[in-house]
Amino acid sequence: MALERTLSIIKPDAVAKNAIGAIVGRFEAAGLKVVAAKLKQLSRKEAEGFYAVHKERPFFGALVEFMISGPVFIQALEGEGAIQKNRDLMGATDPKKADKGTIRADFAESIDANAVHGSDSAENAAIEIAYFFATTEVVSA
Ligand code: RTP
Ligand code: MG
Repeated sequence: MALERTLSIIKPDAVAKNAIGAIVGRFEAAGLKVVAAKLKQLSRKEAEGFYAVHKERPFFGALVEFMISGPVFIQALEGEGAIQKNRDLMGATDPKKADKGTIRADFAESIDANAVHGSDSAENAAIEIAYFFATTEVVSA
């Protein structure tokens, strides 16, 4: 498996419940390394730009409102197969369908307030990391 980087966002619902540490702990326990991180209040423009691929979907407005409802914790994670590993740790988009023990099963309330975002491909991971971090802000040990 290749060494990869992926973008993770701990969404406003999970930040509001003081779950940043618990969720980062799961990434670290699974062998993913935090190589960039920041807490940020997204502007409407930033949230719309980030989720631009979904702009024609019926849930786009609600998704943007939710993503700007409070601060988010944004990280670049690095590790072997990091993109799929993060998606596996997150669980299904709808927490009701997420496997037991996944982040969404344990921390998410609904398909809208679903605790975390994770890049879904290598191409999107590169785009999403560059969307939030300058190259000098991503550090490999
Ligand atoms: P994410 O991008 O946030 O990591 O989530 P995902 O890949 O599992 O899901 P995606 O299809 O990319 O959708 C992005 C976010 O939009 C919200 N959503 N709502 N009401 C709905 O049917 C619906 N579908 C998606 C979710 O909050 C999802 O995380
Ligand atoms: Mg997605």
